[in-house]
Amino acid sequence: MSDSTIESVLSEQRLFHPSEEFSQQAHIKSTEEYQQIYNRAQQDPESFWAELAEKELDWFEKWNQVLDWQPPFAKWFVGGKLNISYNCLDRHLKTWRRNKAALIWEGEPGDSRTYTYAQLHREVCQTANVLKQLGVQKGDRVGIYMPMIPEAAIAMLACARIGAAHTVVFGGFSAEALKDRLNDASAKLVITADGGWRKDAIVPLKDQVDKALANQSVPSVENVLVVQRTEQDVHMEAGRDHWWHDLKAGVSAHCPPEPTDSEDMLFILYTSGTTGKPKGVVHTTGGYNLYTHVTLKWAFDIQDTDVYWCTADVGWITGHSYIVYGPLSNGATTVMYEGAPRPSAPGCMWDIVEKYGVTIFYTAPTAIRAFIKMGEHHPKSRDLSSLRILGTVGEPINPEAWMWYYKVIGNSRCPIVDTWWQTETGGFMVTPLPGAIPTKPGSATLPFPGILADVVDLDGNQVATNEGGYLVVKYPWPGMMRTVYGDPDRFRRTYWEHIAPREGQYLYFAGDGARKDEDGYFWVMGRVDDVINIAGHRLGTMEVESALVSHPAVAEAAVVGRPDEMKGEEIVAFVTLEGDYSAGEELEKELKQHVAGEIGAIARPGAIRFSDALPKTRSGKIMRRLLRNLASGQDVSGDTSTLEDRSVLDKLREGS
Ligand code: 7RM
Repeated sequence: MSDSTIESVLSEQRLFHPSEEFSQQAHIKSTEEYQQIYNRAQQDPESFWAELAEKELDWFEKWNQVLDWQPPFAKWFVGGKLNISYNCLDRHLKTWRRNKAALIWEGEPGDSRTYTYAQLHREVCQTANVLKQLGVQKGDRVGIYMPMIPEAAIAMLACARIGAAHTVVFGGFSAEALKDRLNDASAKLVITADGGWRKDAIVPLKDQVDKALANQSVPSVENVLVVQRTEQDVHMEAGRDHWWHDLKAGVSAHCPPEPTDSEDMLFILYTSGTTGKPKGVVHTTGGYNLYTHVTLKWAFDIQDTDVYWCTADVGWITGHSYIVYGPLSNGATTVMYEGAPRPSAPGCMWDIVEKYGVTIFYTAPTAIRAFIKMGEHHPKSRDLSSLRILGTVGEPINPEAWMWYYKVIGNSRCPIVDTWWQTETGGFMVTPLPGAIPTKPGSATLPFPGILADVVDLDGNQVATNEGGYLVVKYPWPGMMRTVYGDPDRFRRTYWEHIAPREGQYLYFAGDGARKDEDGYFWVMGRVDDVINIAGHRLGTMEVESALVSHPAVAEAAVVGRPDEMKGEEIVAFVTLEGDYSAGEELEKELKQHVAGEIGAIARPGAIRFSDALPKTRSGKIMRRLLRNLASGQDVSGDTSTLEDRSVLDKLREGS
């Protein structure tokens, strides 16, 4: 955050109350009701979650233990059997929702499709049968590398139906990144499309899959299932590649849901951390189903009349939890959009709100800042009166953007639900319940019932009101990640050992800094580790550094984030070159392109700074704090006593 943002956040005193009318119809109607539920859950989290699990989900077999907590490993609803695709589909078919719109999809070139619950169920069952035909079995992993089309959600649900775990890789990731993830998960099958539409152009997804799989570089993959979307020519490898529509033709729509165990793996989703290799975050079935269901129901106050639209991509956790599983488990209507705002369609989001009468709109601060830049005449010239709740996620929202969202999009009548959570948490952790908790611009407000969140110092002691510290969670919750795929020790090291574990108390360390104000409201300040948040997407500095040094010109690289008005942060890379190469615009371009090719376009550095050497401590550690300050144009004259060679810094400063 910039200094001016931090200042305005610190001085933010405004409080926004929901209207009485809104509160009366909401699931949770008042601060008192929230407090009561929160206190009850705090006193006895297990019975709180067990009651909800009983009430909100269908189980084939009941659990015999609510929580088995062997820190830091948790099991929820032990021995219980259920199927999340059953909870998202089949159970609604027995009600009037059978013919309710489950999924409304708007394609980038303007085509659209709507699936009722009955239709979606049919598609999922057929696809599940296709997966079986291709030899996919319970416990196998399936890679999904897709554009934002209904088949992405159908593929996920089909995997869940047969008890195979999916690992969705964001369609913006490179072939290289895809290969690494498929290998880490030993995926047996990849589901993709010929291409996807992105900002009026085709993203060649199948070509990327071909590159990722070339030369047997992912030996576990046996088959590739390809959805036809953009209809350009693609290579189809005989014996390996199959068209989705060919295999689905004439396939039975009868496919009983596999009775999966509560703790059977539902999916792996890779996310960036502080070391080079992305972590495979593992989520399991029962706890995740319950947690995404209940958090969405209460925080977005889901009602049967809602048309709910989350603008995330299914390749991120937000898409998993709050486009697919949470909304469908609730029997809601979920909107999916293949496109994004772009110069040729600056009002496209508001057209969709108007076209479908969207009532709940959930997006990211970076998108809100882009809307602001495009001008208010776009939303103002559409009818947005259907909206009743607005949500935000991905990074701290600056109060200016919050106010614009509230006034211009919400017409000063829609509560803003600022949801703080992570890939690792599965669902919302700190969030307003819109009928119950008054909001403050820039604050995610209060923890969800059952979530014992706090702000502490490195010893685990609570810090004073309004003092900065580390955001932690003090008790397991059903939606928490279970482990890092294939690396339980990394799970322990990354999340459970930063704050000194003490007798009987394990704290989950989120990697974010925060403070709590006098009302107990949380103000998340951003990452305290080497993770950069670019337009709401996480990237590890090490990942980008590894990509840079894989280029022959680069000897050493250090990557930091600097504040960016639109994207929140942008990447600045400091590099030293191998002897034969010389710095210049040409090489700068080439290196940016190289990083985009290695990881994906979101990782493209905003600037590359060439240097003869990097500032290091006497023990040889790169001084990132210094580089961060340099990159954002701040004063770096103080506290450089540990610097090994001062002249390095002086030169870098001259160059800036
Ligand atoms: C859902 C998601 C997680 C990181 C997290 C924070 C930041 C997310 C907010 C936020 C302030 C928010 N998963 N973050 N939401 N910061 N206010 N409402 O984004 O795994 O991709 O990222 O994002 O730093 O640790 S994620």
